[in-house]
Amino acid sequence: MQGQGHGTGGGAGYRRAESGTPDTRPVPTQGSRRLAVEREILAANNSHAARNRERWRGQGVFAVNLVSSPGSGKTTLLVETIRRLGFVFPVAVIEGDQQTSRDAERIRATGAPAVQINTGKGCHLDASMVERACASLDLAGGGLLLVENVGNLVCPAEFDLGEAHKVVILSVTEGEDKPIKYPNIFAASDLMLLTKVDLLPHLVFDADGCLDYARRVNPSIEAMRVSSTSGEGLDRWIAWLARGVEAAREGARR
Ligand SMILES: Nc1nc2c(ncn2[C@@H]2O[C@H](COP(=O)(O)OP(=O)(O)OP(=O)(O)O)[C@@H](O)[C@H]2O)c(=O)[nH]1
Ligand SMILES: [Mg+2]
Repeated sequence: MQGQGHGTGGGAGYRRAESGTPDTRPVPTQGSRRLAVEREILAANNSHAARNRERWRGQGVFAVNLVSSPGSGKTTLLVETIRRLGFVFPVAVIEGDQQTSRDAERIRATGAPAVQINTGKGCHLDASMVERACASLDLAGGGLLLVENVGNLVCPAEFDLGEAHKVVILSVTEGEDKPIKYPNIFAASDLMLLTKVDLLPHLVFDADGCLDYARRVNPSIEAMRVSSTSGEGLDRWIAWLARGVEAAREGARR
């Protein structure tokens, strides 16, 4: 599946002087037009997201949107999660990447259905892409929908997909200061998974400091330390998912 992404996080338009030297003064008319376009894009996305949320509420689907920088361990975590869950309830996955179907193939190898969305030049998934991908998944019986967003710590923060929660994934090789350098995505997430904690003995990484930074931008963020390699913390993460599925199914029965 091919989609067109929209980065809305860029700055105002800039003039280029005839000498070739960049003139960094913003061009006000371009800037305000760009802001209007961004607002339209986000409003259209929000209405798609509301439709997704309503449909999943009726179906009893617990949808989670995993956001992170590239390579933080999202797909590895999903593979280990699905293996440990053992299909006690239906699980489906939507994979977002600019190119290739590698991640969807890794998920399908577990036996779970997966749809790959390729965003091309786009830097995030949006709610309409997810809505289209859901047409190829059987979610009518409820269960767990795991959405792996495009690896990017900026743009996915702005795009609601209709999920119950954004979960931000930060691996210990990325540096503990990421929550204060990219605050929007930590502010938009309800849970932070600190991944690859098996590597901590080999790194200079202040895990408590990282959590302090995350709480500085989002005082109510929950946090878990996990390792897909050693299995540390996976039981707690899986219990969190199972509680979400139970609540979603209960909500649909009402
Ligand atoms: N040591 C260690 N390595 C891990 C762990 N989880 C993932 N990795 C490694 O991290 C690398 C990236 O893992 P992926 O699961 O592909 O990461 P991703 O976030 O899905 O990457 P993108 O989809 O490209 O953004 C791979 O080499 C994994 O083997 C972990 O818990 N511990
Ligand atoms: Mg991946």
